[in-house]
Amino acid sequence: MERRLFIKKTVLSSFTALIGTEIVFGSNIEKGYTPIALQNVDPFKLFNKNKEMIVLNDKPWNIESQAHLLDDDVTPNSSMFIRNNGRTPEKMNPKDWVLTIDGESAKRKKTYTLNDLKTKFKKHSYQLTLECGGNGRSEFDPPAKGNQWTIGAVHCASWTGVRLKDILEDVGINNDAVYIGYHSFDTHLSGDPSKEPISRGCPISKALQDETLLAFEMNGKEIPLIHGYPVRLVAGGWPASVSGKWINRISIRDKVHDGTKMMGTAYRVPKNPVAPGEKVKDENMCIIESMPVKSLITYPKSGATIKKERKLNIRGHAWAGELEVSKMEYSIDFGATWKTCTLKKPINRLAWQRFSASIIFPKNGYYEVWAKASDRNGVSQPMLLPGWNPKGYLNNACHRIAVKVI
Ligand SMILES: Nc1nc2c(c(=O)[nH]1)N[C@H]1C(S)=C(S)[C@@H](COP(=O)(O)O)O[C@H]1N2
Ligand SMILES: [Mo]
Repeated sequence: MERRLFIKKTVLSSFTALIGTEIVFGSNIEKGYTPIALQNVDPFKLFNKNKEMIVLNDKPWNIESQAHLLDDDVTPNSSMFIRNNGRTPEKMNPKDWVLTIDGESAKRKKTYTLNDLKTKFKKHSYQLTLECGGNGRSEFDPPAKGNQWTIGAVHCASWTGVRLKDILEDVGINNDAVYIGYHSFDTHLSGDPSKEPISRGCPISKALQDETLLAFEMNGKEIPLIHGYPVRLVAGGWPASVSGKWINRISIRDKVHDGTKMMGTAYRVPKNPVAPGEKVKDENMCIIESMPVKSLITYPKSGATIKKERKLNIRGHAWAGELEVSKMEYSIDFGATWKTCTLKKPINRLAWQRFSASIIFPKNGYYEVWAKASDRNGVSQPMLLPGWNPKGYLNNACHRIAVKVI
């Protein structure tokens, strides 16, 4: 008789939980088959997302937020974008989770359980800005392949966990350490178990920063499955692809990590500016590190109409990768003149900063409010588009909203 591969009990119980009732004859379901009731899932319900989030792709899941949904100081799960490169792993029993630290530059190989992390190391919390390197890709021309993110691939949640540096120091790092690389539980879309969907990392100096965490909580609760349960690496201010979800191994490397999406054109930009559409050789591309200065007007929503009075209070957030934002300005005359906004200090390094301004419009009519942040080094956002690059990364153009005063 042909051997049928029946699904695991854990999968069956998660199906049952999602459907909300017992699956009679569920034990007959073959491996790889998804019950019809789960084939057309409602991603908003499945991931507890705001209905105004925008689904860009479902295989893998890529869902973006909108500026007005990002108004909170600390981004709630309901407004956080989702970026998957592969298939979400099954929710595992946290008791089974083990983290391995290894690599050429590790003094020894060591493993940690979740309980080890929680009991043997000091807990830290930071609010961290994570922005996808491809946020804003949709505006580049000629267009770049990949998810056509507009402005919603950024969030600033609060992450709690242990410092990666405490773990790496507990293992022991050799002097020749250059980089760390993460490995995770998600699986390749092709189903090929030898392929990883993504395995990126960062220089050892970034790995050793106080704010770089192995997080097991997001906004004070266990991390939602889609955002990396049970443990996620978080490295604020860098392309969010560095912040590996569902991690199970970190390698301390004696060279730049060479995992999936570290090589070629992935998360790389030309070393020198190129003309739009120009081909760039791999050796002339460099890995994106700190993200550029950027901001979002989160109130009001673009298209707002103001009646009777010609006054409007706007607000939003500004961030600048590793740097602090030192100036925030707005313009209501298409960039001809700029006025200063009130700008708060970040709650901690690598967290976005609140800005606000009270605008008085000179007469009734159509306006655009443009917002421009400048970092501590005096570098500002470009008004329209920054330099074109083959994969459409790092679009930090000024955010603009439409306002009608009637
Ligand atoms: N294991 C794993 N980690 C990952 C990814 C992934 O596909 N698999 N995507 C990366 C990318 S490209 C981004 S932008 C962020 C998105 O994080 P979020 O889905 O929690 O918003 O996770 C990063 N970490
Ligand atoms: Mo990303």
